[in-house]
Amino acid sequence: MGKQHSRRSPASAKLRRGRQSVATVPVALSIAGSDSSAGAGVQADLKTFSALGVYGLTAVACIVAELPGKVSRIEPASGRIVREQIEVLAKSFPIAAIKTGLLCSGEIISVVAKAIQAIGKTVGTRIPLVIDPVILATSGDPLLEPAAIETYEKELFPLASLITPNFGEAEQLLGTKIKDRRSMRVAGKELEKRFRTAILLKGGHLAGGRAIDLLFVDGKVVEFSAPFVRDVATHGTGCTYSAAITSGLAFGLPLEKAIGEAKKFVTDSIARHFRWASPAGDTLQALRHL
Ligand code: PXL
Repeated sequence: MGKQHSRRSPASAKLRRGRQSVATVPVALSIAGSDSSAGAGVQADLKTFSALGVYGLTAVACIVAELPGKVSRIEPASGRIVREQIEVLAKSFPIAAIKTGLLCSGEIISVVAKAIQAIGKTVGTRIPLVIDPVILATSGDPLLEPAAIETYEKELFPLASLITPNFGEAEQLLGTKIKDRRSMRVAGKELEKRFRTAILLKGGHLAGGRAIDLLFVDGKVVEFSAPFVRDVATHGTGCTYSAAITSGLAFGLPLEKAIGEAKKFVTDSIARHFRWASPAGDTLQALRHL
């Protein structure tokens, strides 16, 4: 037995180990935009899924030509191809959790909502759904058609297990300003009540040296805090955070635990970021997921 074992090459041992893990690896689906600079969007989601041991699938909703800090052009995919990507995947893969990111237009949001509802009917259970309601890029460039917010509220939010707005997105959804921790609590409670689902309101650097997020769930408020990483200008932290939460849910973690683990992952990805000098003389930075 031992002798037979020692005759196997290290490569075949690796393969066998690989086969074992393939049988148990959870599958998650990201429905989001493509970021050519790979810091955000489906690229960030796939890197996050891989880093956390999840097999990631993607349905591309739109294509964004951009560099870190500058969006150059956005083109939506057709509703038909977005629907088809989701449908073929759902027929074959045991999808354990889904996230949505940049969906670009009301038409695509509507297609995605219908396709996700159809998966729920086919599998007979509700697959956890994390919605990152991407409206603006970190650079401030608009990414979502303004009229699409209504479609989000009517069609997609009712299917969510968690919605993860940052301050700017929460302000747009509510039509009010968030200035401090008190107004952050009021805003989060209002969003939870309005959309009848858990809300993770991401606070950025509101609280001085800490990056504080508040989870509003079942009428209670849970705080997640990490050191604010200074002097780093990366984009895609929101995508990475929601993909990491989705990974935790795909592993079957309870929501609070999934968020706690994801917060650590995002903070680490920012702290160990990449930097390059660009030919134009400025510095490019990107999250380091792996
Ligand atoms: O970080 C927001 C975001 C989300 N999704 C895509 C993006 C961006 C930012 O630029 O390109 C595809």
